[in-house]
Amino acid sequence: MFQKILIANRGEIAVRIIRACQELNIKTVAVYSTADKDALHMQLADEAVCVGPSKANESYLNIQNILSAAVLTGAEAIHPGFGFLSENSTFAAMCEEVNVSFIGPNKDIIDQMGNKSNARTMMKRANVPVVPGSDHSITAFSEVKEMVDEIGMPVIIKAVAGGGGKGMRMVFNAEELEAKFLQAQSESKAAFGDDRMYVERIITPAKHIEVQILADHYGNVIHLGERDCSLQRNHQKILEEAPSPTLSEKTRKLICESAVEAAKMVGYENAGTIEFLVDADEKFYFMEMNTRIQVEHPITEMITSIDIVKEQIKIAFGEHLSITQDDVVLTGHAIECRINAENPLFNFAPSPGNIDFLNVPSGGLGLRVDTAMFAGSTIPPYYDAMVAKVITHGNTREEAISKMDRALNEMVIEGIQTNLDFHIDLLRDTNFKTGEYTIDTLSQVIIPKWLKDKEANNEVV
Ligand code: MV4
Repeated sequence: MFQKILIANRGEIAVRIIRACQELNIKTVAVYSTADKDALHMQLADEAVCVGPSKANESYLNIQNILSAAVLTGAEAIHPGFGFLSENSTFAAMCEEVNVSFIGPNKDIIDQMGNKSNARTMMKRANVPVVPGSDHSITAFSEVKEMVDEIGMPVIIKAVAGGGGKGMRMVFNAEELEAKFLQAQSESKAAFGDDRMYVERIITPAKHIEVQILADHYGNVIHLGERDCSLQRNHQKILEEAPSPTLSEKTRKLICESAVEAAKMVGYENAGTIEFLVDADEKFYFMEMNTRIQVEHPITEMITSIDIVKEQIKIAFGEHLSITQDDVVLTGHAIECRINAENPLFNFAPSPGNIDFLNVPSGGLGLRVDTAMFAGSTIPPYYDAMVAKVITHGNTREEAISKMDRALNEMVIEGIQTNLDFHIDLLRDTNFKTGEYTIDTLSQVIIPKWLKDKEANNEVV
């Protein structure tokens, strides 16, 4: 096994990865920015190297400094976590060039899945259903018009280099097609330096269902079931659950088997996630493939008892998968609430600052809290606002929800604003309780209703 791994990340995911390394008897190297000089991840690691100033561009995204830190400390592998350099194929290639294993798929797979139009083509080849739309990238508006005449309105214009909503526009009537296309294209050009676009029919209403995959270097691919990640606001997931509360057993089997086929077709390696849109008739369509560990991986760990980060490390070292598909048993139901440093009563504005008092709910069967917060710690303004993930597991969905309600009511975070109270109210919302929510429900139904209630109480800032 690796003797030493560098973790190229911060916050709760860096802590999560350090814990996996410690359990595998692997030494750890943390990297940190000056803003994180007292952060938990750097204190928990065996060694820590400062890789630059507060701004992520100069520290957590500083490839030269991070690779230097790995070489100088003798780390044999780098775990990139999520965000930052996790889906940067240049970084993955440079790691291998300095003889450091990148814990994730190789450069080519990252590139192939990072090109969203190419990913569509490859999925089609694997017989995975894709949304009707363009088969190649488009840079000229004339081609968009042709495409729309073929598939019909409404359509969604997406960036080939995109993902997660950037450079994306929904178009509901023909008059706004050109303007929306040009907006999406210039946004993509600015964000990714890439003006290639593609077009799909809009699937609505729909759920966002994603399947967790594990693949070793020898062609063995298994799935760990699905997650329902439909509750999102501005493409930020708020609450996720596994399994999906509404998916039929028949569709579950089909979608999970499709994901395995997809991973096999692209020669996938390591942990990955295949995202689907699922419509009201449970027809499902490939959306994107994520080539990294995801924020919401713990709910899958809770229902499978498989440590996905440990599996990532073992796969990267060249071990065979120790489990077969038949060994994967999905038990009970898990929910994750993302606790953010933000003020829901002030348009969810970020709320960085010092943690003056903290009570993390730590006890009870089926409860897990992943966080890098401690009393006296600081939430810097430079990075993501997510400060904790509260995860519960029960025999049934109802049990997982009541455990979550109990846990969130025990949790106290003073010094910053958080969305804790919003989460407690969300658990009692009827749209959540029935499980019948879609990707539009949070922003179009739940939040407006919640704000109306708060306004009635004069609580909105
Ligand atoms: C879609 C779609 C509807 N139809 N594609 C959002 C970000 C990127 N991953 C793709 N996205 C979408 N693609 C078709 N053909 C709706 C979305 C979408 C969405 C998807 C999942 C979760 C939340 C969302 C919010 C808005 C739009």
